Amino acid sequence: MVHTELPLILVVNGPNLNLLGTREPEKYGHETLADVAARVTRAAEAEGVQVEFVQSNHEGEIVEAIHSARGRASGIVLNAGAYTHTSVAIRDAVVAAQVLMVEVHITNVHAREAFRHHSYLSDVAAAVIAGAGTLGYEFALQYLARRA
Ligand code: CA2
Repeated sequence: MVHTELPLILVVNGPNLNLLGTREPEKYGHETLADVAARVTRAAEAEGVQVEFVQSNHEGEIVEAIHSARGRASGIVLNAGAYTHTSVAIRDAVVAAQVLMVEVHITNVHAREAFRHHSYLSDVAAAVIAGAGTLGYEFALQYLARRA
């Protein structure tokens, strides 16, 4: 029997998202990042893809995680947190990786402070999901799985 590997989707979370479910539940909800990972893993199984999760509070580690997707993953779900609004380095890593990326935000960044309205990532993203809560991660995974 021939075993072919399932396509891989990388889910990358940036700074402070390790605090999910522990503070500001009115903004970010009650689920922890581990809860989200468990739900996304079930969605991945249903879609016939594998999923790998990375969370880092350090810009360079996020850059390296994105590099690691090149030639290995068929998509990246990226919530770069506040680096979305500041990081040319993360944007350049996405372009260099040559992997389809979906930008996810738990909150509707456009309904928040003006400094959150600009993203260095949106114009290099295949799709952008903001304001759907943590369901956004599942939607992004489904989209990438169906394009894989
Ligand atoms: O809405 C999003 O997903 C954001 O990417 C979240 C970032 C914020 O800087 C972006 O503008 C929008 C902040 C992540 C902070 O995560 C926390 C989660 C729980 C408690 C405290 C912070």
